[in-house]
Amino acid sequence: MDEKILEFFEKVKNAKTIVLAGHKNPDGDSLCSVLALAHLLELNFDVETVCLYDGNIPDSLDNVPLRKRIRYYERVEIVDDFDLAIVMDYGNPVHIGGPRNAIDRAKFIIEIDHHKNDAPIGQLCIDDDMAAATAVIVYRMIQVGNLKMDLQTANLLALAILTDTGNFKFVRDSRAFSVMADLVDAGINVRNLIELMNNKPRKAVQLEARTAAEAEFLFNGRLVVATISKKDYKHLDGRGEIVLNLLGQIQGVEYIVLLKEQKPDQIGLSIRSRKNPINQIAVAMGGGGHERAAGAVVRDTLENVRKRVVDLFKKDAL
Ligand SMILES: [Mn+2]
Repeated sequence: MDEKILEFFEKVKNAKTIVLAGHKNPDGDSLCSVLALAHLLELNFDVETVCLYDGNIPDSLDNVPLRKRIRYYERVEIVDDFDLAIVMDYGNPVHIGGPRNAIDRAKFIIEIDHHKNDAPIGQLCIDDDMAAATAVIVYRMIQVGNLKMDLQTANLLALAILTDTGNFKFVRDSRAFSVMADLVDAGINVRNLIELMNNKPRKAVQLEARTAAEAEFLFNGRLVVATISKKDYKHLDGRGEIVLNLLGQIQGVEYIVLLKEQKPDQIGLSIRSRKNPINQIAVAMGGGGHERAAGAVVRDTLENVRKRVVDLFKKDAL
């Protein structure tokens, strides 16, 4: 990977303008890795960067450093094609959304990702699916390039790691810890960063609490199913991770399902398991994901999706 990073620096040295983007509806890693790398490049090289996003940025990420530097793709008029495009944390080209056009028009495309990707679009790919977050790869770039890193960058990288690992629950190897140790030495304050993300509208938190309180328990409490209706969906901040976490704390619960009515007849489905794999259920519903955290977007009614998922659990796991 280090050789590819050196190649990356060669490309940056020959570029004047760089566009960066992550995946649509950015999460902490996608948003903060993009901002951190853009800032690092401007700090260390003679380049101008533009950061683009599509979809919504969760309220919990409103106060991350340099948040204002990322712009909604439709509000940026691109006159000259960029010398370099950097696409990060995207996993699959369909997840890029609106910024794809600016990326495709760039003279050279580089990707930096920790997802398994069947259709990479980069002409240079700095990919590592053992990294717990894209930010872990960005930190390696700082080390290889001996780059200057300021406190804002350190804070952004730490936020990316904290969010993508669920505060270190989902690490894949030890690097996330050693990077975090270096960031602490560089001056970050973990408690303040976690506090900074406590920034949700009252309605969002109340919705999460109510959704958990009204969830339905099946199969002797081994499966819990929570639903968010269309009229409440607009108040949901992020993907509903808090509801899933809360329900997963209950004694005897093994599987957690969250159904989100995004539009009439379009249901966002999130499934979590505390032990056994459940991604086959997400696949059967037309989606996918990790062994114990998976999901899908299903075109059907809330009631039908609920029934189909419960039936799959009945057949498969319970
Ligand atoms: Mn990520």
